[in-house]
Amino acid sequence: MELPARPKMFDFHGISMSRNFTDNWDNVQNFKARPDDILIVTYPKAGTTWAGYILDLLHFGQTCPERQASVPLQDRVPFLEFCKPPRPKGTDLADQLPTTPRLIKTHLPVQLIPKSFWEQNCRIVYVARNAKDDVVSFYHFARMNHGLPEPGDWSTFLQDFMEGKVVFGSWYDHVNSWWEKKESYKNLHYMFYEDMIEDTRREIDRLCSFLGLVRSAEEKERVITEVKFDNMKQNKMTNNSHVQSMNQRLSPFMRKGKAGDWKNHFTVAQNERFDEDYKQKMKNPTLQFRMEV
Ligand code: PPS
Repeated sequence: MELPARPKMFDFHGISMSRNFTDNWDNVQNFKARPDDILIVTYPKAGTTWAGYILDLLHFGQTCPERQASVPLQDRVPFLEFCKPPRPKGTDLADQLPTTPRLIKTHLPVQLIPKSFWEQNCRIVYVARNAKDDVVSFYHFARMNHGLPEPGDWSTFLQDFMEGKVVFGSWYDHVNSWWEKKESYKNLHYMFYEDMIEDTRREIDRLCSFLGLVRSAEEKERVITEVKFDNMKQNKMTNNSHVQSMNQRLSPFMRKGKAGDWKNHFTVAQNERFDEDYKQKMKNPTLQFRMEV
């Protein structure tokens, strides 16, 4: 099967983007959020799919098991800004969602979030992942996904990531500005991929209290089992195996699912350069990432 030509990257309101995330911009900006919508926000590769599935199961695991078995997660948790025919637009999928609440995913930086989410005081779940594992995951994803601009080789991609020249812009700006946002916007739950790896149960408990959900120990246990990496990797509804632009033989979407895999990719010199640059960009002492668990 022939893979589609890769899109180009360009500057969009100061953020590197490609057309499949900007072509539907008027509808994205004018999207009408509802007060009970839940927005899942991440920088790419931080654990969006994992968090989306957890939220979907917590809300609808008991009431709509047939949805879990037959509707791919990307249709249950639409990607708001995504626009690449023949797939339906993310805004249309979100508008057509039959569920309450609606679960919606986005990678947008805080300044580009459609204003109705703020006006409606929607709950927002932000997931952040340490930069080193994020860039490794992003690199492999960009290699296998022809929906993204050409990544070049590893060292080129690493440099581009450090300079924010990858789609959705700078990881550093993304995680920092969302972290600062939680000071003024109280309906924001900021969580870390590494914490989910360390103790999924604890993170699910925290999510339940943020969302005001009461779930039995058995229900939570079922969610914990379903969202284990190996189970999501086997599950055709969560592993993106049907997505045509992805060559999963090159690198699977559910690739490693670990904290610390960056050590298998960074050279000593790359690591030193990265750490030096990181210190300059990550000045807020209250925002700390764990590079391994
Ligand atoms: S995307 O394309 O931005 O929506 O990708 P995203 O879902 O944010 O991130 C994909 C990475 O998350 C890993 N993943 C998981 N890790 C642990 N447990 C579970 N259940 C899980 N589900 C997804 C996935 O494997 C990608 O990380 P890497 O490091 O590439 O394996």
